Amino acid sequence: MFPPRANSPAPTTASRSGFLGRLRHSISRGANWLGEWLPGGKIDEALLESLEERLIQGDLGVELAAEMVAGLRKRIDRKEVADTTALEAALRAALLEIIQPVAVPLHCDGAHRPFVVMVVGINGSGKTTTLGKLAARLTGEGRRVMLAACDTFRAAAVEQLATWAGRSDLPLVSQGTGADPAAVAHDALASARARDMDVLLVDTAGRLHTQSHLMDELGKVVRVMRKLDPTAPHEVLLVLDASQGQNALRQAEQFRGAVGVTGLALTKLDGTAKGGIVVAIAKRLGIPIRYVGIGEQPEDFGVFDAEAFVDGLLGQRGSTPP
Ligand SMILES: Nc1nc2c(ncn2[C@@H]2O[C@H](COP(=O)(O)OP(=O)(O)O)[C@@H](O)[C@H]2O)c(=O)[nH]1
Ligand SMILES: [Mg+2]
Repeated sequence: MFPPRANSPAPTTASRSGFLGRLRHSISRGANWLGEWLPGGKIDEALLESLEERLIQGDLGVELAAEMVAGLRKRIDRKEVADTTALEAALRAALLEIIQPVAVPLHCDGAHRPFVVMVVGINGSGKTTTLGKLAARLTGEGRRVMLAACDTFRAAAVEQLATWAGRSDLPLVSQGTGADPAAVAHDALASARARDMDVLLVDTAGRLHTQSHLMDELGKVVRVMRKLDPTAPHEVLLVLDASQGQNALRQAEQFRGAVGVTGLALTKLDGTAKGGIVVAIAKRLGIPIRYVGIGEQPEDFGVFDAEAFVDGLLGQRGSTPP
């Protein structure tokens, strides 16, 4: 990562632990995955069955829930796991084994100037909000950030982005409603280069007349940017609304197939009691999870932290919600 230019403060330890605390709290609002287990309790068939049910309810998906419980069962049979305390530890380890490898932060490589992040996803998933939060974060780290309003489909989309640009006092490249998004992207990249920006964040539409029309349009935005920089975009960040459960998984598969997603941002984890979808996405797709959103404000946003996430899912003992 290139060194920050300005002398702006990095997030303090306190604010970071504040975010992780709130992340844990948001996720643990769902049904407790461990049920009413007492530490050191006996493991029997009923307990395993109710665990599997809870995992399914938590949106892990039927297949993955069965697979996890089968894995635990094997360890119980081999006498490696003897009571509920050990079972909890084994479950925690199994979840971490899936999500730790995808907890990979976005690395804005300074070799690319600007580093281009294209934000994609369906309508209402939180693209523009995520882009605004990311802009605020990068600006706070001292990066020079420009925004490109390539959602020209909806009239309010540019205004919404302009509000975020205004908050962080950032340059925004836009054209009128109905303009060609690829033309906006081209202008923005040329301008970001001319102004020596570190990062260009490209907002895109989430709904067009048809899904294939949308994918074609995104493809065209990519091709046009590549005329200026064959390596762009350097990140295709797919924004998924985690409260959409298994639907989010299907969206991820679609976008990955059509535009080649390189990272995920999971939003609305404050609004779902079913964080298990994150584990299912990690297991099925293995795409790096860059950021999570737990609200609408800039501070409701942070890097994906696997341990905090699992603590939230399992209902960390002794944790005090803020
Ligand atoms: N509660 C909550 N709301 C969010 C989050 N991210 C976005 N939103 C809200 O979701 C709605 C759609 O977001 P928007 O960024 O416009 O989605 P877009 O259509 O993908 O650009 C807005 O009302 C946002 O304020 C989040 O992490 N938590
Ligand atoms: Mg939008």
